[in-house]
Amino acid sequence: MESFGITVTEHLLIHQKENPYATGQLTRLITELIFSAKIIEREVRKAGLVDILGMTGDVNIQGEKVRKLDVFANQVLIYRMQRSGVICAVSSEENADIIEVPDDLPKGSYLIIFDPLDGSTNIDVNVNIGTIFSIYRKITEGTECATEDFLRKGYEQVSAGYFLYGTSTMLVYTTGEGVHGFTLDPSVGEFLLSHPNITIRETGRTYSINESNLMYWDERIKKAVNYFKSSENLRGKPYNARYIGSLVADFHRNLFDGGIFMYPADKKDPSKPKGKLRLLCEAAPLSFVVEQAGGAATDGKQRILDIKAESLHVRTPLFIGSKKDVEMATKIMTE
Ligand code: AHM
Ligand code: MG
Repeated sequence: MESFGITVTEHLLIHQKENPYATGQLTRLITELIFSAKIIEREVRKAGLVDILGMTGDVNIQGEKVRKLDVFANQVLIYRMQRSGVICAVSSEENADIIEVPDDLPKGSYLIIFDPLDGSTNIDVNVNIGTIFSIYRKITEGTECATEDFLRKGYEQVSAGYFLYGTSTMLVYTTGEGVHGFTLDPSVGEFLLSHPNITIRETGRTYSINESNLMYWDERIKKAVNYFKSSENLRGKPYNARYIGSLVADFHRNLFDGGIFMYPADKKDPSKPKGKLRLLCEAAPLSFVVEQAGGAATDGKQRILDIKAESLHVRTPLFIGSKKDVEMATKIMTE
């Protein structure tokens, strides 16, 4: 029979059929995430039109307050997730504490962590941004979620992935059975399977790091970066430098093309001794994805997925991408 595409729901249902314990709740949650992403995508696409339409300032033409896109994305996700019926609480990069589902709404046994609009400094310059998500099962007793439900090790994730608002909008996610990519077909408003079973090259050809931080790095980091810039490496010649400044976009390029993304600890900002990226809403979900694709992720010493979060917004150095490149960087970092 002629195929008219595989939707995310169809894809999830096929996998659910293979798992006799599946209840359909995760499918429900991911369906709500997809709806949220479509709303965010619609606003992202309009971002450049805001000035032209005279919608800057405090009030837009509908008389509504204009919100910054990252604030908007956060509000959409919290609203939709709270109404999914399958979670007990959410945690967002934008909020200091967890946000519980109100008592008048149905609750469930999942919890979700997200970075609503990663790379938000790139919004105003029409460069790729994304939404990163991470899903766990609740571990405490009762119907309420506690902060400790969120302070977990990354390998306990049930699902993780991201939406990339790029030249096309994509969903890339895993439920622990490989990594699958879906592309939004705007003409029908559906994400259709475009990249089944994504795998990352063992060795890449790209290194991604904000090299302007060089003066704040310690010697081991400089040595690791120089390894990729020299010809004394697995490639036998310098890797290409590519750095967008949106983690999700840098990660996505390296996932498809091979390579390593690094955001090490540095001495730039004494309040961020472990670098800039957050463990729970950035490093852990992308590490789950990369490992499922055959790659690796460490903090320069240990596997990211083995680190237990000490607090909701704890930061971590991140070395992520092609397995052999990450192993080599980690080796140099620990020598
Ligand atoms: P954000 O979540 O507030 O956008 O911040 C995280 C972003 C990442 O997307 C990106 O990798 C990093 O910050 C870039 O940082 P820098 O400008 O220091 O290179
Ligand atoms: Mg971010």
